[in-house]
Amino acid sequence: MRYRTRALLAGALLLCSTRPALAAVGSLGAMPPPRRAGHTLTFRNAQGSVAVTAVAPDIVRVRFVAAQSFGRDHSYAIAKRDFGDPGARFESDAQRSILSTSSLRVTLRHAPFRITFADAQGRILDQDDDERGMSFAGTQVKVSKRLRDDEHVLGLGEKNGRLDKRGPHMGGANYVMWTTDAYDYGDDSDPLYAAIPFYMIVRQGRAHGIFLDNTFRSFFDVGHESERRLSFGAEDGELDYYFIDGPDPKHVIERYTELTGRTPLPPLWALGYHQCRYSYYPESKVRYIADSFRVKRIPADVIWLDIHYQEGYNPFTWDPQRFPDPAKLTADLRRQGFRLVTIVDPHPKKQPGSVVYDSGLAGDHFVKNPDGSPFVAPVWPANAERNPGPSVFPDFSKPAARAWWGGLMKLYTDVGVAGIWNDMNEPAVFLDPWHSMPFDVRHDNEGQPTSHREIHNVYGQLMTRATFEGLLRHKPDERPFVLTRATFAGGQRWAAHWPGDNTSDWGHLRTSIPMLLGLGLSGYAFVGSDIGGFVGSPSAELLTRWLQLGVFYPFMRMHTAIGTDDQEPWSYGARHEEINRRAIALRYELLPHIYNTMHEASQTGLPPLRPLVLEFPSDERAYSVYDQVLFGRDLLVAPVLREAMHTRSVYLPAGDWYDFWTARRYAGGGRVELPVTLESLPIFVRAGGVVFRQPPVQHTGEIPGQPLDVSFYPAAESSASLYEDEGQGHGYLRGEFAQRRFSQKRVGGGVTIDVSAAQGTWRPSARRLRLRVLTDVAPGRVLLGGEPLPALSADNLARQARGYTRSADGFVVVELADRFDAFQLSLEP
Ligand code: MIG
Repeated sequence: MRYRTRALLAGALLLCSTRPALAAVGSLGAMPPPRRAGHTLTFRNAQGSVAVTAVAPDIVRVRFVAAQSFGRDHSYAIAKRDFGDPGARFESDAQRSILSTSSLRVTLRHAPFRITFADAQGRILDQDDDERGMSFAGTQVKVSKRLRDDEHVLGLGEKNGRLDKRGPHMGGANYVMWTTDAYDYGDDSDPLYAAIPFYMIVRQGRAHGIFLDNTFRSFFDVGHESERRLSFGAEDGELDYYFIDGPDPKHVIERYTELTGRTPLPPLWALGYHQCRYSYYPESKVRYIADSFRVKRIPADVIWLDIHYQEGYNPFTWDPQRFPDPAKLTADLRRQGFRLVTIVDPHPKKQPGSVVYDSGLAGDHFVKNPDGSPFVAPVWPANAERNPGPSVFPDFSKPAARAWWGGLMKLYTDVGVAGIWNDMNEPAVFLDPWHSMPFDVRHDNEGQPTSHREIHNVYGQLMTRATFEGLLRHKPDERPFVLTRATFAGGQRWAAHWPGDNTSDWGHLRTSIPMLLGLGLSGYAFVGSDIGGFVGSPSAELLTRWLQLGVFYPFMRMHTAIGTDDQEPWSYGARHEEINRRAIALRYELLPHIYNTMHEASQTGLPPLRPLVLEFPSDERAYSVYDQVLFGRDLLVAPVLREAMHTRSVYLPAGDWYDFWTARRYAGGGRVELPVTLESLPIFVRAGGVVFRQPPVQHTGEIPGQPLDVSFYPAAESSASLYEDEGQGHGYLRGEFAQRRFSQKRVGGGVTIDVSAAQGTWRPSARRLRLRVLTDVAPGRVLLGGEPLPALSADNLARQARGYTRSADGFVVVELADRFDAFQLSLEP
């Protein structure tokens, strides 16, 4: 593929383009004792300066420059700077300085200068490599740290390969952070679209994290150059990193996302099923797709428009033949329960007379050449079907340009577009060898102009920020929805992310899992790969398997490239249509659970899609298991990821697990072999798990009034909280939600279920609450609020005001009007 060869060539050239080491090369030698100001120790010698700051008891920041003073203290990633008094103590003698807090003891050896992070008891967590420590070469800055054999390296955002970033057989790997349009990427392509310079180390269950806050091209050498070293650094700028203490991986993610921000609670519709292709047009085709979902009773909430809705692929335009009346289209779709999302790329056409170009030029909002003229370049190949010709590019690193761009979003919100898809924002530019902007173009950089080398990695992230802020301005009562291809650390605050142009093959189905897990471990919770694969056409079986996995992608969207076969859930014959319908219906059944888990992500940063090791960090076997996932704390999902399988081997961590479909119990601590068919989607519930469901609906607008189903799986004691709200708007920030706790206790054959009164002021429309309690044997008596309930047949349960039944698979089922006050249900032996 020509395009691919070009991209690879560009990548190769970029790799050699690190600036030659004109200036000194060296590692930081001896330091005189530091000066202290506030919670910071500053060291300075002829080679450079180091500042070590206690940000919080469990967060320490290190800054290093090969200069006598630091530059502007500025970040595009950090969301929170003030963590209050870190409670730090400092001691210094001639040899070393020590910074200690309630959880950390940081030793700064003066000669040669080396840093060691230990816990409060002095157990070493992280340590500069003795020979190298911090170093510089020309403009490059770097630190080398000791890497121990039993350390697992997780995170690094969107990366290919295994869950543990040490690479195959601990052979090491080198990763680059440089946002890249990686069309048709392969197993070993690096870098890809997102740049998230964050990793976590877990050793014997004990975790800490490191975040490198530098937007230049950066690198992470994980045991590659030497198996005993992990080195990271950047081509230019400061070595500015944060050490974030655990003790467990969850705590690291919580603190990292407190520092860089969290995914806000999305609108409920955005957690439904999305249907996309490159491209649905004209309007009649879009209506046909919408009608087909409803006629075929396949649930869906969103239809997407790719670049063919525009006039010559020019953002902010509508092709008048293909889409004569967008406002009418969105209104009609809304009546069918659909929302419309449109693509908006960062490259308006250079077109004097157009509002976008003229106002951008007048406001000085475009990226510039070194001579101050606007930078102009092509984004599509000259032979594109409707090539818009040369484009200009907003400078999203300029606050006024972000506001201007946000203002333009009104052109979309005014016609009823519900969300915006930001593509090509690496940025992708059809100029060789960069396949992006030349390094010397100029960006405002929030008032301190700089070259593209410093802004490249945040260009997409800042675009999503401008888009998000604009949507919020025009529709202040709605939760913005933005999807982005390129992003940087902190971008989780503004957009969901998908890993670009994957391929319709089984390998890509499988690798989507560790890739999305890595993003989740790096603070990016709202993610999903193109279901079915973008490049090429999947077999019927592959598409079905991908949809089954996709039920648990936090963002569930089917998408495919231009010129591929039809790729809708019904495009593969009746049998597949039925199985695909069931997969999507399961997504809707589980929406109360999924929404709850996304809410947890917005509060804690913990991703919905989790590797086993996030819940079981001390289970060494779990580090090599990434063909199955946890969804939240309680669901373990092991989709079938290979062709023509009759069995699926599943690793169950220690403890009991229950088959979601049959309620059969399995003992964990090893593998089980399950027989599977095309219909199978193996799911297990953790012992003590609480699962929230509703009947499947055709779209999220049909949810009000549906009964809520709460299933309790056995454990001596467990509880879960359920968060619900209107599913849209910002009232929830003012207390308009309903949140309550569902707890169980089991003693001597009896079960007590306690449901707390709901906090918050919002209540759904009248509905039933169905409690389902899995038990080994039928109870002697069932009491609701102390009153015995009559035993009923399943049929009668829905018709009677009071009663219980026991299902064939072992659940005691009780139904009542959902009143949101506290009550108790007890099952007596
Ligand atoms: O390949 O807008 O990754 O999802 O369909 C050209 C057209 C640009 C790349 C995106 C893909 C999208 C396509 N775009």
